[in-house]
Amino acid sequence: MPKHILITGATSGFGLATARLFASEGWLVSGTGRRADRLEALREELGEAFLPLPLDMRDKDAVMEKLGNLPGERHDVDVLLNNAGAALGLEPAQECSLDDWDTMVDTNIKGLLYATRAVLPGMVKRNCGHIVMLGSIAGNYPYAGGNVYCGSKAFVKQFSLSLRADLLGTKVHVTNIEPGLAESEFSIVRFHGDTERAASVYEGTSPITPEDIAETVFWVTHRPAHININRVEVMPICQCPSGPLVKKGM
Ligand code: NDP
Ligand code: 8X3
Repeated sequence: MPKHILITGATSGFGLATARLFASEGWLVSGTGRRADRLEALREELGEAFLPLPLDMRDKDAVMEKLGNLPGERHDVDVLLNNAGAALGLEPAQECSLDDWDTMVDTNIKGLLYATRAVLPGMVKRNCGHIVMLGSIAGNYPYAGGNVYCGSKAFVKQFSLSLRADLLGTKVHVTNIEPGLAESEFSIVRFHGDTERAASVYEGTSPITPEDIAETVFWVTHRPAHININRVEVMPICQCPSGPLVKKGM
């Protein structure tokens, strides 16, 4: 029986690249997204291996109903990739749009919780499975304008580690992947469709590619069963962590 990965946010970026990689390795792939046309195009590209699940991760009832009752041989989920998410805006907190804040909390935190809750009971019952989160370096290092996005990814990191504690004594694996600068539609979404501003983020850099992250997902899910990769922080070589900032002359 082929293995099955369920990917939230399979219409673009990391989720799309991971869908392609796992399908090429013989896995069944199911993928969510709001853009149903892109999911249909992926179905045409990958054939029967791919099941499109058009839905908004913020819709609790739809997520619980659809992801908790996947059909036939997809009923059991071997790997859940909790990937759907977004950063919206880069303004200081006092100027941010409250709607953007709501969307980030509802997608990056609550949507991820719903998907996790939909598949976790089955994994625990079968005593196997792997939940992989797309966290971010933003959950480790704050930056100006990151406010709620950074907070949401810090939540993802701590939730992943706490899940490990809840699951101790089972063989269910949990991993938080924490990428840095990576080129996808991420910045186009962050800047509300301003493609020029988005392109300038990557100008003169060699960012992580979606395929790099797909390979990371593949690697963490193909370790020996007695191993759990808790966290993977990945940056391009042109980026590095840095310490606290100092404002002089105050
Ligand atoms: P993209 O914008 O390219 O892809 C985001 C995916 O999430 C899309 O498939 C989108 O689908 C889906 N998505 C967003 N909101 C919803 C929603 N409400 N319901 C369903 N699906 C949704 O970005 P990336 O691939 O770069 O980002 C993937 C994840 O990785 C995110 O969680 C992001 O925070 C994280 N990340 C990104 C980094 C980067 O620099 N690119 C670095 C570190 C982490 P659709 O629009 O069709 O609904
Ligand atoms: C995306 C990486 O540094 O733009 O999560 O927040 S960053």
